Amino acid sequence: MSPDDLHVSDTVGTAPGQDLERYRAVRRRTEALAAPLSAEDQAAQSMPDASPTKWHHGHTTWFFETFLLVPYLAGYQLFDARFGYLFNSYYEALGPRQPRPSRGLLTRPSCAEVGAYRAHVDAAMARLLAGGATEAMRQRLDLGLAHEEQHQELILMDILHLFAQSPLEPAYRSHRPTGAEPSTPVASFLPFDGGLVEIGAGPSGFAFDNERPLHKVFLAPYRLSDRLTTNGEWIAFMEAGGYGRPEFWLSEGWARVIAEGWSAPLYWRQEPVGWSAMTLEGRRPVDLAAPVTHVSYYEAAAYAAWAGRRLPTEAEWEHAARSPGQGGLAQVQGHAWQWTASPYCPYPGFRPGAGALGEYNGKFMVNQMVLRGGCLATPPGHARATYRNFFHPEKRWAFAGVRLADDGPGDVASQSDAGSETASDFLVDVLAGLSAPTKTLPSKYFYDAEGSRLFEAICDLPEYYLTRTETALLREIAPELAARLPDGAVLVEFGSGASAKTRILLDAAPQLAAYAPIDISKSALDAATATIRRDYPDLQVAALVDDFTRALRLPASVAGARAAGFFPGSTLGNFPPAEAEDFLRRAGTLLGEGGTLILGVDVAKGAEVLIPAYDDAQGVTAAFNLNVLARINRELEGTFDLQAFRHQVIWNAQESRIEMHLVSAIQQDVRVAGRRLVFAAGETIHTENSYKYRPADLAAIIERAGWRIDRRWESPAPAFAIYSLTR
Ligand code: AVI
Repeated sequence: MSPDDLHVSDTVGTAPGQDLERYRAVRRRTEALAAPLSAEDQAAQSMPDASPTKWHHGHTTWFFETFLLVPYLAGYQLFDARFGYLFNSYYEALGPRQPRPSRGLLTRPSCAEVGAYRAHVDAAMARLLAGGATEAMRQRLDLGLAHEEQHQELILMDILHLFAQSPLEPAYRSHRPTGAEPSTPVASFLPFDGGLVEIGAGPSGFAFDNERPLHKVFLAPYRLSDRLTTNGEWIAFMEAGGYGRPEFWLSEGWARVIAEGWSAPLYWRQEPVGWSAMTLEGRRPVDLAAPVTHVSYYEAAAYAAWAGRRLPTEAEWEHAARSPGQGGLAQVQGHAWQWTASPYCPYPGFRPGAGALGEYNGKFMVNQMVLRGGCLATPPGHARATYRNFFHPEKRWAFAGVRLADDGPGDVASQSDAGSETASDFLVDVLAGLSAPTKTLPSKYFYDAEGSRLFEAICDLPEYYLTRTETALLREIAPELAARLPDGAVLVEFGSGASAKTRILLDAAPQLAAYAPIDISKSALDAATATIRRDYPDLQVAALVDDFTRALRLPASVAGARAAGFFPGSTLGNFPPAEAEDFLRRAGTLLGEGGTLILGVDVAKGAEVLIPAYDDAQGVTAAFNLNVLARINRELEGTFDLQAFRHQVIWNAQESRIEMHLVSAIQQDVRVAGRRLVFAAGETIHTENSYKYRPADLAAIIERAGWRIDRRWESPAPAFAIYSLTR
């Protein structure tokens, strides 16, 4: 029988027979968990935190003996008076005890003797419960049963740790019980309003003392990932150099990384291809879609920092889990405990109980972090939404994983002020931009899959001269450019899109060792890197999905290599001059002293050429512009009527820029993520600037950013310029 066939919570009752049956069900489950283990397995202790199975058996039995039989069963005879010393865990009020790190030295009593101890206590408990339980007794019974269930989970945690030390890497069981909820390929962040909410267990029903009292907490709007972080996502963190980049780590966490050489979750091992992990089923290939487990709080926090998110507080987690339908969250229980950003502290009004049982939880309320949920080793029905698990932040042997959180739309101002850059900023930026007196949207949000496709179509338009002229010029000067690229260098392309122009450089410069395209659009990047890899088999391709306008960094696998930059397409023109200068300065820092940057920039010219380039006869640019509204509808629960907005192009001669706008044809209300936005008839959303630089203006920016113009080439009209910059 599988231990999980015993659903203890199904048997809750108050009659004497029901109490006994509940007791027996829990005790049987503990026996069933130990059944696959040999006597040797049950006696060994793999580390001070873990205990032998035999000790768990003795200790849970001692708990009933000490807290129920001794005080309540008249004439009860201790099985062995020495066992109090062996099996007292941490109760100071009950006297001295076997030191925790030395529990594995207890070769006596044998497993059989501990079994006899269990039988003795079980028989006495049957006598006690036959007489009916008082309220006080029932409270202790409930606690004893929940306590034994906690040890059932510990048995599995500790056995896995023990078996992971064995060169034979034994399997505790042949297969994992079914019932795991699959992970969706992409996590989405579900919004919760927060407000003044109630947290904690009410006065009725069983809960541990640390779950009480029920109290009020104020929560700002927040969002939670609808599922847990997967192993595949964790590998992306590792491949991004996550375990080697102190900027993501808490100081104490980073010290652990260094001291203990962490480079992957506990139990993971790099194989010739991919990763394996030690599991209760033995060593298995890491399942990329499964939730990551066996990570410490420090790792969880570092991962969240890398992902541009944060960990939820325990109140956020509980509020979401208690929302109708668990707020749409999947994998709430039964997969991995979820680290929260909350220290394990008493709730307001918490008072530890009197006597030894008051030591159960309260005295551990320092220096530990709360975990919520429940894991694959948690007995079914044991955990609940108010349940507070806790571990020290460096511990990794629990089945602990990650559910990411983020601030909700209510924090627009503070988020944009802080300049944080995460995928969730789409919502933040949209609400901030459309709530401002002059409505704007950042042009970087044009490039979802459909926007990237439309932009490629723009590049082929007869009116859009930029791509054509730049490509022709690149072809012409390719040998001269190639001569400026160092041997063995990595070519870093900012905003690579389809990487079409890159091929001209790659063909002319076979000395390049690697190509590192950086783009905000994963779909465009995936498609481009696949064909580049196919067509340039000797070239290392290290792609990075990122917003290069803010996070200017190299993919981990080419970090440290000599790099040359490539920034074609006049994308620099989409930045205001001050940001263009800032970008060039940061690109200089990234590429280093002596670095080279090949830059393509459009040149100021007459409106008769510029306007049609952005307002083409086929309406492709109009569709590209309007797609940002469609994207808001798709991704942010927007209600834009695309027919009610018109594409508009303006040549702003004073600023030397083309402006794209979306003009509201009528007075209208639009909703985005539940927010109401009002548009007057004729009001515009300013969606893009495209600066057309006069050579002297750009030269000044380049110089201020710390670069020198090595050479400037200009195409025949309509003019487009390519620069080779050096430092
Ligand atoms: C990507 N960027 C340089 C283009 C430009 O010309 O500003 C984007 C674009 N917008 C409308 N058409 C093309």
